[in-house]
Amino acid sequence: MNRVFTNDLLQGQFETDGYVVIPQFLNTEEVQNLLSVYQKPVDNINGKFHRTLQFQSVAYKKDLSIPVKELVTPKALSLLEDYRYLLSSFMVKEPKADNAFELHQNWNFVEEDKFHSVVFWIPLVDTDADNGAMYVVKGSNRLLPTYRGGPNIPSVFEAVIPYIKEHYLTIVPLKAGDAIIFDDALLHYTSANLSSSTRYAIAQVMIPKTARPIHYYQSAENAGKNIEVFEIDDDFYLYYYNRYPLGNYPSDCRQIGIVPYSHNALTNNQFEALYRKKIASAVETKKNEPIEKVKRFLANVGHKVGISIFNSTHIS
Ligand SMILES: O=C(O)CCC(=O)C(=O)O
Repeated sequence: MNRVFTNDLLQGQFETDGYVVIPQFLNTEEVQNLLSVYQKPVDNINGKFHRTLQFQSVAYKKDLSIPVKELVTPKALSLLEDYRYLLSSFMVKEPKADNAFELHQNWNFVEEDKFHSVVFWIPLVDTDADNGAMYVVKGSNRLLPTYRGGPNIPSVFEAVIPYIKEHYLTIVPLKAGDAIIFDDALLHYTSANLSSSTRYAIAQVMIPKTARPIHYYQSAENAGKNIEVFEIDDDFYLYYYNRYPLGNYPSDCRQIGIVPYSHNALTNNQFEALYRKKIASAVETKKNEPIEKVKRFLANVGHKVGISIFNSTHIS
């Protein structure tokens, strides 16, 4: 597998938990700038969670993703080992709505037997359980290989979501400008925004420079049999909802392989056994580290990121 972070502490944390948090990845001014760039979509979003990349107007999508890309990419590159930009979007939860985002893994962007793709998820307002904070299942990116993409591939976790949420979720309450950087295979969830203010966030996916971006697709005829692998270009996600509005077959992309795939939904017992075998001991060891050590670690990384890498004066 490729190395993700240049910094050993971050790499170690990522290898155990599947994510790291960088306090004040964006400073107050940068957060305000992004908030001023955001434009509400013209479509009726009706309280729902929405990503700006999901709309039809390509001009709108570009206007909103380019400022995110330009701000986040240089900072991301300074943390990562030979990565590059793939996509970015605003992620918005309207207030007072039943708009939790159910526990899931992101789609595969690269071949995960060789590479990690990561997403930088950065709220532009302070987040907590009441307004759409991020929750993760520590280390879940390492449970088993999974194929995700398009509307038709069922998740192996679908039957155990309530069990996982009851026993394994960790909330990661972030301040505006803090970043959580996680493996796209990590199980994650965001709570409903029950507050009276909109929850704004941005997300940017970065992939290793040596990885080719791919998309997995399962057609109805192939359900329970196999998944097709497509090589995609860098604009695939910018045009996704224009080219494949109903999650259509990506016939304009080059098919580069077929993976045999019969769906085996995990049971609670199977999940429990898998988690114990693959993840629990490593996560537990970290959990038992004195909280002060972890705090020092984060403050240290925050200082390094804020002062030497990003030349920010925001961190006290
Ligand atoms: O921004 C959010 O609330 C959740 C976004 C998310 O998990 C996703 O787009 O995969």
